Amino acid sequence: MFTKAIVKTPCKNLVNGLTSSDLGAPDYLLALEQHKKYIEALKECVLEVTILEADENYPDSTFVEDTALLTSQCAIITNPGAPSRKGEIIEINDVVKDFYSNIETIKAPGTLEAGDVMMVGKHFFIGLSERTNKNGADQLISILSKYGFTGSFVTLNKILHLKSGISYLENNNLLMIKDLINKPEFQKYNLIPVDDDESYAANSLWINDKILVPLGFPKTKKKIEDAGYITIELDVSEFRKLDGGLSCLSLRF
Ligand code: CIR
Repeated sequence: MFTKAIVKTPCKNLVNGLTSSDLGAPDYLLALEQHKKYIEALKECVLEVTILEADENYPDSTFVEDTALLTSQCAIITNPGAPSRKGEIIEINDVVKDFYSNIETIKAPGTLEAGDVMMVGKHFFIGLSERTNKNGADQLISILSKYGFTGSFVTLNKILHLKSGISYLENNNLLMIKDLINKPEFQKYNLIPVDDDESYAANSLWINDKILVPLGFPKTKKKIEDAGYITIELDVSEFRKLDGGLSCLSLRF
């Protein structure tokens, strides 16, 4: 179970965030409204939420998930692969100190964004992507092993981060895009495939036995409910325009 979350208010400069999509620039005011509802949903999942102020220096800084991996034993501050995002870790490092005594860091030439890291019990799957390199993933595995955890790589193509395409819903259930479904490392799980026309919803988020799902993906929502979960639907259209999903908007621990 998680008890806390950290989020960061979107800044006006969000409109200049990194993107590979052709959905247009996000509407800042609508993004703010959607972010507030996201925070309400975290509270509904009984999380105590720390809300960081907006920072105009970092357009993508609302996607706070990428800056740290918060485990039950330690916090790992990442080294984002996107040059414009590297400075985001300074504030996160300071904030995390309030909650953790064991703080580790990923160092250059290693890069890692925690959107590439999926926790499954004591094991962490790490996507090798344009943002996370082998050196960063190796560093993470060696840090994790000091605290009794294990890690393994997942090679990616097409998606920004591992969790853009796959989400662990606990209870052995993996929600995933079809591109990842044949990977041998996932065959021991109960695989819930997401249809190609709803691939964005593969980034759904387990929090304390509820699942946050993005609004507008009814087939995936039904599959998740058929698997026995209560869902909370949230409109995150403005974050989607920057390749961001539900998990990207918080650190949960
Ligand atoms: C970026 O490209 O870095 C942001 N526009 C989106 C980050 C999404 N984060 C995530 O998937 N964990």
